[in-house]
Amino acid sequence: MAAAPTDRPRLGVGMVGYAFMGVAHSQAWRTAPRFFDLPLDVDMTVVAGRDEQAVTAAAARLGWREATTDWKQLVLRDDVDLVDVCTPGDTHAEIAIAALAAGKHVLCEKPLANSVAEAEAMTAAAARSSGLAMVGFTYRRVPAVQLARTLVEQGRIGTVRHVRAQYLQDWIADPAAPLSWRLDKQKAGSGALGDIGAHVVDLAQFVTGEQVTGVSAVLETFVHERPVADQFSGLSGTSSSGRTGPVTVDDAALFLGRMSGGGLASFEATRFAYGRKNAIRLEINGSRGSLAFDFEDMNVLHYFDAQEPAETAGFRRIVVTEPEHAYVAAWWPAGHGLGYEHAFTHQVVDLVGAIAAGTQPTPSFADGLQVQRVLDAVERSAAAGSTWTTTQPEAPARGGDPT
Ligand code: SOE
Repeated sequence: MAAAPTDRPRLGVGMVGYAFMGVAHSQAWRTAPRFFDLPLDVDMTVVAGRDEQAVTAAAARLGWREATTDWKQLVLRDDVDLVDVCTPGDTHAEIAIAALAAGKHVLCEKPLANSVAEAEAMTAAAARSSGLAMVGFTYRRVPAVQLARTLVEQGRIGTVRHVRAQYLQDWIADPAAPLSWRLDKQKAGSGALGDIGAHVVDLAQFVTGEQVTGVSAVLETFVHERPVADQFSGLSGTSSSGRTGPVTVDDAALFLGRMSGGGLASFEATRFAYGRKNAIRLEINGSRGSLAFDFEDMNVLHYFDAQEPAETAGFRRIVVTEPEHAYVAAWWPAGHGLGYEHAFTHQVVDLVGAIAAGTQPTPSFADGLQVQRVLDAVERSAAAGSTWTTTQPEAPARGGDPT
C-alpha cells in the first residue's frame, strides 16, 4: 500500500546494488515515511543492477518503481535527487563522484572507499557538489549508542582513558565457506579490517567525540584458499568443480590506538570468532565512570558511575527503549525493543531531515575519509611490523650457546 500522497517536496531515490545492503536500505526507504514524519516525500524511483532479470525481480520485491542495468544513466535522471550506493567497495568512488557531479545527494555504504586516495577524491567531490553526502555507518543510529554519545558529551564518564572495541563474527570461520567478493582485495579493499573494523573505528570516534591519531597493528589471514561457490548449481561451500581460489585480504585485524584526547584504544575485528554472530562490543573507561555496549544485546547500555557510593556501586543496565531515547518514540512502547534494520531507517530519517534543512548530514564523507585514514595506517603498520617486539630469546649465535 503506497503512502498517502503529500504536499511535501518530492525526493526521488535511485539505488545502485540490491544485495544485503540494498535489501536493508530498501527496507529503510519503505519504512521511514510510515513511522516518522519526514519533511520530504520519498519516492523509491529506480534500482540498478547488472543482471536485468535479477534487478527487475529485486525492484518488485523491494518496492522500487523501476529497474535498470545502467547506473550511469540512473545518476543523470531528472527524477532522481539522491543516489544510494549499495555496491562493493571498488565501485563506491566512481558512482558517488558521478552522482555528486550531477548535483545529486549521495548515501554511500561503508567503508567509504577501498583507499585513502579514493576517499579523498570522494570528499573533494562532495565539497564541490550542490548535493549533500553521507556515509552509511549505521550503528551510530542504535539508540543505546546515541545514549552513550550523550553521556560522554555530558561528561558523565569524565576524561576518556580507554576505548575497547571489538567486532566479532564467525561466518567464514569454516574453511569450507566459499569465496565471496569480500575476500577479494580488488573488490573489497581489505577483509575484516575494512568490512567490520571500519564500523568500530567509526563508533569509537563517534561516541568519544575524538579521533584515532595513531595505531600499531597486526593483520592475519588464516585461510588462504577457499572453494569457488558453484553459482550454477547453487551450491555454496563445496564447488562441484572442486575449484578453489585465493583469499587476498585479512581475516582478522588487531590494533592498538591512541585517541586524540590522550586515551588508549584497542581494536579487534575478526570473522573467525566462532559463536559470535554480530558482536559489536564497545567499552569506554573514563575518569568518572564507564560505558559498555554489545550489539548482540543492542537495546541495552551498561553504565558505571564512579561517583556512586561503594555499597551501591555497579554497572547499571539501562534498557534504552524509553520514548525519551533517540528515535524510540516513533516505534514501540518501552521494553519492546528494536533490531538491526531500525538503524538503517534512522539513517534515512536523519539524511532526509538534513537534505530538507540544507545541512550537512553525518557521518559526512570527511568522517568516512578519517576512518579510511585509520584503516590505511593499520595496513601500513602491519606491513612494517616495526612495532612488533619478539618475546622470544634472541636466536642463538650460529653454533653458539643459546643461554
Ligand atoms: C558482513 O560482515 C556485514 O554484512 C557487514 O558488511 C555489515 O556492515 C554489517 O552491518 C553486518 O555484517
